[in-house]
Amino acid sequence: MSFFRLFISAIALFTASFSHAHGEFFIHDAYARASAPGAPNSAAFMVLDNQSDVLKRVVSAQTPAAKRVELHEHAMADGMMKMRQIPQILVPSGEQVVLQPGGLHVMLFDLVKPLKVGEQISLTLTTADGHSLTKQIPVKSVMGGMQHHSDEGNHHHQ
Ligand SMILES: [Cu+2]
Repeated sequence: MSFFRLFISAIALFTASFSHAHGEFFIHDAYARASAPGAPNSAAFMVLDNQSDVLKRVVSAQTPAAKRVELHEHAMADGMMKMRQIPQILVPSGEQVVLQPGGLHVMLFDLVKPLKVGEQISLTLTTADGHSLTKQIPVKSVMGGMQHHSDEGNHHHQ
């Protein structure tokens, strides 16, 4: 093996271990909201933690618990807080983004069955680089402002 080939191999090895060691993207404290009686929709919340060296873009989410899943945010529209679909959630390198009631959330449409406190559902997030992250997340009761969110979810939705 020539010196040049050795050199290239060394670079390749270095690159592989480098990206492996810094490729971490985590989901913390994830949970889904228990669905109100008769409500067809719910939402999931979590902390996205990007410990990698690159910007992560969450572009989609899936769960077997709901027929349709969208990424949502709450924003002022016509003087009212409304939620709407967004194409992606950006998580800059070294930062955490919090998905919480009244803010960013993973919207669960057409629940396969009601979400009950104490159950777990599987949630998968997919990033723009093609990686997927699947977690079992608990179903929790979310009080207060969430009733509003739940009402909203029952209405027409873009
Ligand atoms: Cu929503």
